[in-house]
Formats: sequence, structure tokens, C-alpha cells
Amino acid sequence: MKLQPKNSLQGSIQIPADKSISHRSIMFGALAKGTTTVTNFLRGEDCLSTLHAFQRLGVPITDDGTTITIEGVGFSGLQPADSPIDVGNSGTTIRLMMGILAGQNFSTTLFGDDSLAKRPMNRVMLPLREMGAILTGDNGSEFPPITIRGTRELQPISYQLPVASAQVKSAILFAAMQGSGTSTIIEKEPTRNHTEEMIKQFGGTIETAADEKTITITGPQQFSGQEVIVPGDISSAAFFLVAGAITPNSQISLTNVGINPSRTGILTIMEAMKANLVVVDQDQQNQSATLAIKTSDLKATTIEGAIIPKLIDELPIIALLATQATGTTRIKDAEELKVKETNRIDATAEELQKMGADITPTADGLTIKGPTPLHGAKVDSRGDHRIGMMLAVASLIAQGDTELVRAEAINVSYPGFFADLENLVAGETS
Ligand code: SPQ
Repeated sequence: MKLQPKNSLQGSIQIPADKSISHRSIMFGALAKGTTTVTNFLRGEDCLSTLHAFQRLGVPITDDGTTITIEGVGFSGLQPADSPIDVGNSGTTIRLMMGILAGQNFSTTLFGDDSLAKRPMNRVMLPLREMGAILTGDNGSEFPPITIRGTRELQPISYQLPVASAQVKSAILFAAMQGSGTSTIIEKEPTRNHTEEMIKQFGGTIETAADEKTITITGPQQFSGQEVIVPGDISSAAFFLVAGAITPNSQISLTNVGINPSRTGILTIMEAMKANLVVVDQDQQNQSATLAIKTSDLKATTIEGAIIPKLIDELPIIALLATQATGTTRIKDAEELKVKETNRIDATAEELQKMGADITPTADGLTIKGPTPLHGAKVDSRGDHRIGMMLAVASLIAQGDTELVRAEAINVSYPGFFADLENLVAGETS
């Protein structure tokens, strides 16, 4: 795909639905008794993988183009699939489903694309084995395809997470809610809490201690069907927040953005970097808001510690932001970036270096010096949606043409990304 720089972004777009919440709405809808409706479901490739996976397990799910309707079968109503289930590129699908399938008395194999086949699964397999399920990776490894032989007799667990991961936490919660007894999970740092929020929304009970890291749940739980309205995804909004801040003469607003506090690290960091960003029209009940952003005179900052899980998926686009900030920005404690759809530390550094950025990978993050003018280059998403969108935003301020290879990866989380960008382009291309 050929991309040109832009002189200005103006106007307003509605941010597409939250990917994490969309996945979970299908999972909870399937495991509840009764009908669940989901409006504003994200029809990106990852969430469609979850939807199709539960159809393969015998859950009736229909989509009339507006609303997804799930006829929940309860924990005992899932049926074995007649062949391995393809979950595409989606780490959330495979890891959370491992927890769900750990409590089923049949065997399921989950596999995905080449990227998923390289992502570590021991982090989920080890605690689920401790609870009594049998899980095996490809040829005895920890990598997909993963076969899960579940049991109705799962044991409770007390588990200290070795990594800050909402997916590992959620997989254990899905297993613990099917067995009998009380499980305790202690997080390394608080991570996104959408699973805990949905347990409550669907009529279950769960406790999170004041430290926000110690979570207790007692099984078995029972859920009843709900109406779910999915807010927009702050991780998708992040690309346009940065686009608005770095493109000259820009003033844009992003409506319906989810602002669950476990996800808003980017707002804190953009404030620290002196971005012209305002949160308006907060809707407390739906935890959403409109975000307004203008071209900004940015300052460097340091990003480390407990804030990292609150902006983990935004770090590639924050790295681009830092190339336009005065001073040295340091991103630390972010080694988890190495095991995402790509090694996002290397991918971010190497692709932005091609465009002239002063960015150096470190063992646990990135060091970025700015401000540095960028120039067009042939760059590659490497099959990672977030790297693809970050590079497309970089092209807005790069001198000359940028060629983005494997741009189609963006469909994983934001199928309308280029259409939304086009709607904001107000200036002549330079
Ligand atoms: O689903 P997948 O592929 O793991 O997606 C990513 C992403 O960038 O979209 C990570 F690559 O988001 C994860 C996120 O990094 C989604 C997620 C969730 O919905 O629970 C949690 C985070 O992963 P983790 O490993 O920190 O739990």
C-alpha cells in the first residue's frame, strides 16, 4: 500500500468497538443460561475467530448485521468440535479458551496462524495443569496447536502470576469458576479487568482486594444472559490520538472511546508529554468518553513500572509519538512486547529506523531521541496489526512516499482504519 504525508487532519470519527470486551462478550454469552445480545460488537478478524470457535462448540450465535445474539448453553452445554478449531491470529481467543475448555469433559485442539504458533502458552498451561486439566503443545512444546483435555473436577488454585497478563488471569478465572472451591490469583501488576467486570455483569461474584492485585473467586458460578453494549477501543483510538498530535494543523475528536481505568495509561503518558488532549463528554455508566486532540508541542518522558500493563498495546504508537518529542523518551519494564504478534520491541525499532527515527531497542523496551524528521520508506507490518497502523500514522508526517507491506494485517483489530483516516484528511497531500 502506498501512503503519502498529510498537511492536516480535521473532523470527528467514531472509534470501533473494544476487542477485549468483544471477545469476552461471546465467551460469557456462551457460558450463560439464556439469551445474550451484543451491540457494537467488533467484527475484526480476531473477534470473529472467537465467534466461530464457539459456534464450533455447538453454541447458536447469529449476527443480523446490528446485533449479535448468543443462545447461551451454560457451562455444561458446550459440545466437542469434530476437528481442530482455527483461532487465526488471536492470542486472546486461544488463551482464554484454554481456561474454558479446561473445565469441559472432552478434548479440543486449538491452532492458529504462523504468528500464533510462536506465542508462549506455558504461562496458561502450567496453572491449568495444576488445576487438573491435561494440556499439550505441538510436539511436547509450549506452542500451538494446543490440545486441551478438560475435566469437570477442576481443583481451586492459589497462584502468583509470573507475568503481568490479563490473558493468563482470565484463563485461570474461567477455569476456577467451573470447579468447586475458592481460588486466589495474585497479579504482578494490575492488568485490564474486563473479565472481572463481566463476571459481575453476568450475575457472578468475584472479589478484588484494595491492592487491585489479589483476586478471589469461588466456583462453581452461574451466569445469566445479558445485554452487552461494547464501548470503543482505546487501543484503536491511540493511533488517531498520536496522528492528531503529530500531524501539522490538526484538530480531531474521537467519539465513544472506552476509558476503563485499567486501559487509560496512554492518556496519562500523553498528558506527561504535554499533548493537547482533552477528555470530554464522559459517560460514567458506559465508561466511555470523547477524546479531543490537537497538534502538540511534545516533551519526552519515561514510561516504566505499573503503568506498562495499562498501555502495553499502545507502546509501538507511543514510540512513534516520542520520535516527535523534545528529549529522550525511555520505555522500560516492557519485555512482554517481545511475545506479542511480533517481537514489538524489534519491529518498532527496526521499521521506524527505516524512516529515519533515532530509536534503539533495549532488553526491556526502547530509547527514543527526538524530535527527528521522518522520511518515506518501504516498511513492513510483519503481519502485526499494531505495527501496521503505527507505520501508517508515521507516513502522515514522513517526507515522500511510504510503502506499507502486509497492510492487510490491520483487519485483525481495525478493518475500517484507512476509511477513518481518509475521513480525517482535510489538507492537500504534500
Ligand atoms: O489477542 P492478542 O493477539 O494477544 O492481542 C493483543 C493486541 O495487541 O491486540 C496483544 F498482542 O492484545 C492483548 C493484550 O496485549 C489483549 C489482552 C486481552 O484481551 O486480555 C491482553 C493483553 O495481553 P496479555 O498477554 O498482556 O494478557
